[in-house]
Amino acid sequence: HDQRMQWWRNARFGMFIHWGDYAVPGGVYKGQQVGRGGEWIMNRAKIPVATYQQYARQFNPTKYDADAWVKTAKDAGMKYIVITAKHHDGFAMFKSNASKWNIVDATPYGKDILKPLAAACKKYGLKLGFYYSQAQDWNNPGGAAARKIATEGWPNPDSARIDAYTMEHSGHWDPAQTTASMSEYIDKVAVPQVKELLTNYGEVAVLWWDTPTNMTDEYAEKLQAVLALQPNIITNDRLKRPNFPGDYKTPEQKIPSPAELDGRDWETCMTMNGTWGYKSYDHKWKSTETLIRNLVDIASKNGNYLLNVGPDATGAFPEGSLTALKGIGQWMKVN
Ligand code: JFZ
Repeated sequence: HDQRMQWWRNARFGMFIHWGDYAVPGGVYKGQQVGRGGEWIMNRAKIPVATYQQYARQFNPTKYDADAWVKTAKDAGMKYIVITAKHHDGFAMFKSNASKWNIVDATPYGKDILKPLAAACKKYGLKLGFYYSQAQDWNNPGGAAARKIATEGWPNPDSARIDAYTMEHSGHWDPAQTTASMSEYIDKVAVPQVKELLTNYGEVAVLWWDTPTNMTDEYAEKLQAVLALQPNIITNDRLKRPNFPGDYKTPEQKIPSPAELDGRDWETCMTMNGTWGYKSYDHKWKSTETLIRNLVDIASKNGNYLLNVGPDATGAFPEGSLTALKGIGQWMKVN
């Protein structure tokens, strides 16, 4: 464990990237702004599966430049990148044989975005990790759905009907979501996709699990077993709770007080504005000074800072993120 954790303990600063099909609506559905994280839009607005999948037809990130992304991270002093290989909307940002709901098969772009990112990380000497939503998956049948009501964050005209249905169907709002069991989803989608991720991209430094909705020990063990494909990989603590502590804790959006530190390794992930996934109208950027203070505070307590960027649907980093990252890089040079 100590040996696998060594690079991570020295890293202190990494880039989180939340990028997926949700960048197309960018936080807007039926002309209305949907509350909370842009990556949750399908769930918050209870968008039907077939409607949501139409966004992929407009997902054509021709400005995507993995080399520039990694260089931007490196220039800001970041030592690793964790990207959403698949978020809760189930959209694989890589070529997958386990589901057609992936960037190669479902978009006009037609290219795997992880391949060039892995190459660029290798070139610039940054470690690469994959975020994989192992439990929640709102498009691949059988995936879990957190039971959030439709009205939360969005005045959905169909909310009364949808909420009743959702409460009765463990969080789902579209019958298409329940045409397989979770056990089938784990065996036919999650396990094969994690195998693909740990086989096709060279060294994978981190597997970043998230929101273990309805996870069982059995599902968790099946996924955990796949990690053997990457002997040096480390994982966070969100595969399943309890019993699967992973290699480090993940307090979210907040820096623990000294009293809250218990000697376990930890990483705080944080947004630069108010969303993980791109929202066209969120311009509430934290100041560069705040971000630098956070980094110093975290590093002084022996934690890591995983700072998020939510690229838009063309493949560009929002201006606010670029400005902050440049500012942090300047500060790094003199300190
Ligand atoms: C999850 C995701 O649902 C979200 O979209 C984003 O990817 C984020 C990084 O992770 O959200 C969480 C997960 C855990 C907590 C809060 C939000 N938590 O432990 O407080």
